[in-house]
Amino acid sequence: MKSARWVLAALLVSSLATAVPAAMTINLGVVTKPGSAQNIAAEKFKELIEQRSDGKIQVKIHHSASLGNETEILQQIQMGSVQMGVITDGPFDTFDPLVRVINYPFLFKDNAQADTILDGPIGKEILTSLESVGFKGLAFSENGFRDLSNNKRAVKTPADVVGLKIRVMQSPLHQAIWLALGANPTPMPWPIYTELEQGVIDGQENPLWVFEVYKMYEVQKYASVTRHVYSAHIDVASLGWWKKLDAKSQDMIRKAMYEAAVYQRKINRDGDAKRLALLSQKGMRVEYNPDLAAFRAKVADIKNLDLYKDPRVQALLLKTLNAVK
Ligand code: EAX
Repeated sequence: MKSARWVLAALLVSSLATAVPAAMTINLGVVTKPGSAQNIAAEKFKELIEQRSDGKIQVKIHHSASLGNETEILQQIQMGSVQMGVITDGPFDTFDPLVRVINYPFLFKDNAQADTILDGPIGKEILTSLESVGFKGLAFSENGFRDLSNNKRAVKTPADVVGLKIRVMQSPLHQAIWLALGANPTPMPWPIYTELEQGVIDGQENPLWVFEVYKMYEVQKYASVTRHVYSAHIDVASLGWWKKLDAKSQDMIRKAMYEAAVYQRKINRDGDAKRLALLSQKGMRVEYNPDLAAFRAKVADIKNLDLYKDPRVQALLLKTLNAVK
């Protein structure tokens, strides 16, 4: 009789234990510094999950490239020495070519469309695909639409881009885009401030928050609102680590990360008009209306490149192009 009671008590304790997450510390990597888009998503996630788990789940954010560049952070997440990351989509390109669908030039016409696609079945397919390379895809926060800056001349048409040495992310697709536009693209990991300052490169392309937070106006004279690529962050966990978590913790983490992503996208977008105004206040010469039809025409053949040849990638690209029509 006594032993039966013990069994019952033990069962009760173990069922209670699965109702609350196990105590843990999540190491989360971002390459950028506090105030940046990735950090805003990471900090919101930290706040939500620590509060909802009553402090059982703690998050330690490693920012400012303290874990290395984004490719290096992804490698550590694959290995499981880092559990989570908020990482720009570009560097995922070489891990999983399906991510190239998001960075297809001039794909989304606005933020709402980006959300519809990435929060819907297409985004889900990309997040799921990442499992084949060791990542648990949780959500998409955002970097935003990317604009061009350089130190040589005002850019209104693709002809103005010819010969410019533009730093691009470590992504064959981003390289192909700028090659098609006639520039001289140079892949480099973030950060790139010194290279811009020393004139090793003429220009770079990034969303407006980067121009503000990384003070691009100090080292770049010309800006053009090209919005040539929508850039997401992919908020990921290490798949090996994820699989060992109990269902309750997984659920809490997934929800908190998604809510943090939605929160961060809004903050990012709300600040864009102010950031654009800041550029000219800080002395940049801003081209607000570059000839986007001409830019589009120059990159129209990108979908036929080898980059998109993989049938799985080609199929998802065509499906997405169709969905955004
Ligand atoms: O998030 O490497 C890049 O250009 C990224 O957009 C940068 O890390 C800012």
